[in-house]
Amino acid sequence: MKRSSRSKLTWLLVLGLCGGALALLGRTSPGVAQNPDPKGALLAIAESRGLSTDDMVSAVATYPKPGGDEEYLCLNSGGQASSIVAYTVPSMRIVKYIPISAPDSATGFHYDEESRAIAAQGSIQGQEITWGDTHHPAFSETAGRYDGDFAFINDKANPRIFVVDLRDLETKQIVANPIWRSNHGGAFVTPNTEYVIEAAQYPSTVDHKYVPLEQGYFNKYMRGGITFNRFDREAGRIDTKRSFTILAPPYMQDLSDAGKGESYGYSFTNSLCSERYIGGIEKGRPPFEAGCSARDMDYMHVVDWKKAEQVVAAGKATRIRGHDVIPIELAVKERLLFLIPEPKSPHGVDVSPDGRYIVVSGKLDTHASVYDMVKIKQLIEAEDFADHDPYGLPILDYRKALHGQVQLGLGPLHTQFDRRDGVAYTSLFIDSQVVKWDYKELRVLDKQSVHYNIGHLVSMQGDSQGPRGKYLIALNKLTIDRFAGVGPLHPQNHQLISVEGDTMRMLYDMPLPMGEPHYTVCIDTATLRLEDVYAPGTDPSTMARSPHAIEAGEERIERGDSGVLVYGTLTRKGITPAQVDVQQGETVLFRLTNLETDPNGTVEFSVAGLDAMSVFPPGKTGTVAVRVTQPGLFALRVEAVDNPFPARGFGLLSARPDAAFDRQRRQEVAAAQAARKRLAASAAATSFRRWRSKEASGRAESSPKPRGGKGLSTASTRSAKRPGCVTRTATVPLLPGGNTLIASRPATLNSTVPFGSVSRLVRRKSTVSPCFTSTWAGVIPLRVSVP
Ligand code: RUQ
Repeated sequence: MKRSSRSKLTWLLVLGLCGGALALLGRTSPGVAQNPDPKGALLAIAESRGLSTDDMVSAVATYPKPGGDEEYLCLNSGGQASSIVAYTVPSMRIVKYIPISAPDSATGFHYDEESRAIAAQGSIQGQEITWGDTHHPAFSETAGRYDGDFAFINDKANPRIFVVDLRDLETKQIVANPIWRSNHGGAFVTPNTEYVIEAAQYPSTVDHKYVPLEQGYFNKYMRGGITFNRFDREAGRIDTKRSFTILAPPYMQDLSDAGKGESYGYSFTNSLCSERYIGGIEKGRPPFEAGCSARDMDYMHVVDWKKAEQVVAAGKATRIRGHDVIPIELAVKERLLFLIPEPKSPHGVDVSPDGRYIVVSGKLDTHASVYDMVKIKQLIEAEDFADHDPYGLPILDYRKALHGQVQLGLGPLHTQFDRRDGVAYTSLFIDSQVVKWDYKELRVLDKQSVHYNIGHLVSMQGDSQGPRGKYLIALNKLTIDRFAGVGPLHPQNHQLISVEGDTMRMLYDMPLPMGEPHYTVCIDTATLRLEDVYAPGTDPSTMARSPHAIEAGEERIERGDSGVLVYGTLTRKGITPAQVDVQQGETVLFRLTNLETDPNGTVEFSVAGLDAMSVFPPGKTGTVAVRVTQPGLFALRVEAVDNPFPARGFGLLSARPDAAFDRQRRQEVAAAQAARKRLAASAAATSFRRWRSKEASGRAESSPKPRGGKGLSTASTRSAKRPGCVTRTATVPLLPGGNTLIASRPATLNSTVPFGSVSRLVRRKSTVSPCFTSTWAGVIPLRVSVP
């Protein structure tokens, strides 16, 4: 249908649809009330607001119908907010924030003992991590299709994988990678969720030992690779004992995708620095961005994970920290890892729904390269290798593995698929466009401009074997002039696009005020089996009945050596028992069950002033630990969402004073305050401040300016006043796609990073001075992430 006649038709539809609503509106809105003709009123509003027919159609296409008829639920990575944001399509309304790593008092995550235990799984070698940078969510699959059971997401900054249960949309498990220092190529699932794939980005020593940052050591000891986290569907958890890692050369393995259909049993991972460049700008060498783009080609890694599984089962892997690791030599010998050249510094690698085609693109090449799995398997079978890399890994012939290339535009990044055979959508970061193209026939079909600088994109179920197409969301990184100003930290812009017709059509702009949201996956809401309330006495961390659950009438207070145990019940009216008497200094464990059974019965329980709280949806049993540090009377607050008289819902905790405890506590508090004061006034702090101002004036004279957003200048000094403290200063031009500054010092590192160049999200020209102590020796990636 031609666009003009279609819009006429839809225009009539708009009028029809809105007539009823406006008849109602006409009675209440003063502006519209003067107009007895609702259709005329609609036109008048459109005219006064300067809206076109197209705008009106888009508004109606996304209008949230009362009662709800949302087609898809999307899970979006919250970036540095370390959360998942759930929103619905087509209305683009945010419906939930799911805490993943950072404490969240809105849900009680990190506040009750059960969720604290989950959070504690995320510690890395004893180091507690209270945040994350979530990148790629994924749904569990059965036979390549979303099954509505689980979701996964990776933390790129601290290499971890999170498991979310789709019955209640809450985090259930955190798995810290035993080998890597970072990850990027996760979370991607195999077609039956056998494994959750997690590729390292920055190489590290496998044993985590320190080696000097020199090329020889780097080539010999640094490794990248891919971890296959085994998912136990019965348990609903990753089984770390059955997970394994395949080591790969330090080429900076990047995004990944699991094979399916034709490529089932294989997985694919890009790499972006086969130069193995280790930096050294302080010594006059090129910046990472240039050093990692010296060669024309990097390598796509093709893993035969079915074979890797057998190798591990046969006991041939090496155990490192209780984890099975396949070294490169073993991978070579067993023929389970292959390399295929791909245009330099690629980004996305995406497998077509039938599994036959693998699409690779990256910002340094205007083409997408489409590889053919049938050809790849033939080459592997025939051991037809063009070459071997320095580690002995077989390299397949690029031309022989290729189906073809298509010139898509500037900065192609990620690809999603449509339900129509051969149709794909790719984001163009620099052109700020979505390109619709045919990856079989190798031709461009349509382009749609977006606002602005698109990173990922998602079509409905577009990375599964059951893609729907219909809608596509452009996950844009900048929002210049799209929304009301909110200061230097802008929201990002998720734009909903209709892809049903032959041409794409923009429908909706949604501001997303998060750190740096990355990727989204969308599932048909009909596939989900969400629970409205928990079965009475459920511990959400296990989704089973809690051993501490009680019924009404079973409330009691017990005393033990370690403190006071309160078995209590909550309702929207309050807490039972309503009076708890303890001694100052005691720890009280409140084991609480919310007896409410209707969906509105969520209550928040807290103890005023003692930093103790959690949130109890109906049916939940959970434990809140309270250390009673002060004497007196404390309210046991029970706030119910639908109780207009929350003040009635309280209980009382009375704490008898304990003079000895009180004395000791006062001394501790005074000592802590004094230490803080001393630190602030210390000679070290003073000299550091002096050094800062001297260093700042020195930099103004000597530091070269970043050229055209490309250079990177650093200075390295050793502070005489702070022996052993290495200080590095860097002017970092923020390049799209990320910058990396790798420094190696098992010592205290001060880094002053004045952000200068192109970023709008990080405050321009502002200086940040993170000073941190490295708790481990080795090479630590310093990430500069560009939204
Ligand atoms: S990616 S920088 Cu998903 Cu394009 Cu992480």
